[in-house]
Amino acid sequence: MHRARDRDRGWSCLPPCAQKMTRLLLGVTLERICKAVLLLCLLHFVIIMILYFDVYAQHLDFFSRFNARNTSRVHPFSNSSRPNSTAPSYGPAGAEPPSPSAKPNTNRSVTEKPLQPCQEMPSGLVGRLLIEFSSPMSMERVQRENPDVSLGGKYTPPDCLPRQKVAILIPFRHREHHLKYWLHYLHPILRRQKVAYGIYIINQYGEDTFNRAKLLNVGFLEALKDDEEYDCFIFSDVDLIPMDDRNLYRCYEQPRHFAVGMDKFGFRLPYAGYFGGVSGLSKSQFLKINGFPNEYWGWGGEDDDIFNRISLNGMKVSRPDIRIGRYRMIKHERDKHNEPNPQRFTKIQNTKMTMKRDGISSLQYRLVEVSRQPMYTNITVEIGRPPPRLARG
Ligand code: UDH
Ligand code: MN
Repeated sequence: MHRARDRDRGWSCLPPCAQKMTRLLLGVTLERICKAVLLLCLLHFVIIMILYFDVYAQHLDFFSRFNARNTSRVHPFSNSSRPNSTAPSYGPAGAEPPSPSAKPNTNRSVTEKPLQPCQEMPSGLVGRLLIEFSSPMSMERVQRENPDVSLGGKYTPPDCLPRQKVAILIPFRHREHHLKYWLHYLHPILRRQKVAYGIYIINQYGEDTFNRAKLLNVGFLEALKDDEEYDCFIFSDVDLIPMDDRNLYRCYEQPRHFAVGMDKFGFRLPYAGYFGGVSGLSKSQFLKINGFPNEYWGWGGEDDDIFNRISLNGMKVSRPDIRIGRYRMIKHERDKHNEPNPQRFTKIQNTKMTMKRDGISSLQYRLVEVSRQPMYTNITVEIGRPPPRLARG
């Protein structure tokens, strides 16, 4: 009776049937949710894979290197083929004028294609890098993974003409553990950046108070003794690793501060005039400020003095974008014989008076040993000790 009425009203189903329909609808909805979740998982997986390949793309460098080796091009900086003709037009915005060293080679046979200047922003860069210090590191591994770095830690791009020749100077004493990580990360980065470079470890001899800036002055002169064609000098702490290879290790129109955002400072500049960690000056910029001060013994102040020298000589510090200038520092305790220098606050007030007499022009040291290691050149040097008043400090 009811059924007949329902049929008349156009109902297709009775209450038990409606329950069935609800369940069916629920089933369909659940199925759709499952599909959506699956799709999301797939998307997540794809993104992870992209990121993974992005970070490890540096390993693919091996292949480009392999290809580069197979092209029989004359090396622009190899000793056997010093450049001797005029350069094509260089001079990208923000870059130093090229040195005479960045000239194409005309000794090349006619069949060889002339090398083009290296790209301003090389195409092999990978951007953000995964930097960690938990996996063990050995010098053998660094050597194995960087077969085309030549004795003394030197390298020149095989496939283009580098615009500058860069000496990288590292103040050093008893930090072998940090050095392995530095070399492990920096050689591949510099290679991707198409830098012609040499790595110099300026090792302070003896156990007297450490003097970072004086060591770097020594590095400047000794690197030039080794190769007078260096026209750019980058000064790097041994424990600082860039987290992005777009932070290009070269010289700019103004003195450069590279270590803008260090992890220990929360990836920010600790103060506007900070010039510590990693910095770079062209040869002429360095000479214009009479190099670095020699009289900052112990930790601190020398980087502020350098900043003052730059400003007092009418130059301005240039920096990479904060998102690109990020660094990781290998965690460490303060070293022995590098206690904070209590004189530093007074000294940085007097840069204007001291910079003309104290600097590269007044540098004195005794060279103990120069040794060419596969991944770097070691320069051990005796730089003296602080005057008695400071030693008591
Ligand atoms: N350096 C050495 N050996 C030394 C002292 C300094 O190689 O005995 C070099 C090294 O390149 C180092 C740089 O000088 O990266 C600067 O010295 P630092 O690393 O000691 O300076 P930083 O500002 O350290 O990083 C401050 C001391 C941190 C103490 C933290 C305690 N929790
Ligand atoms: Mn440090």
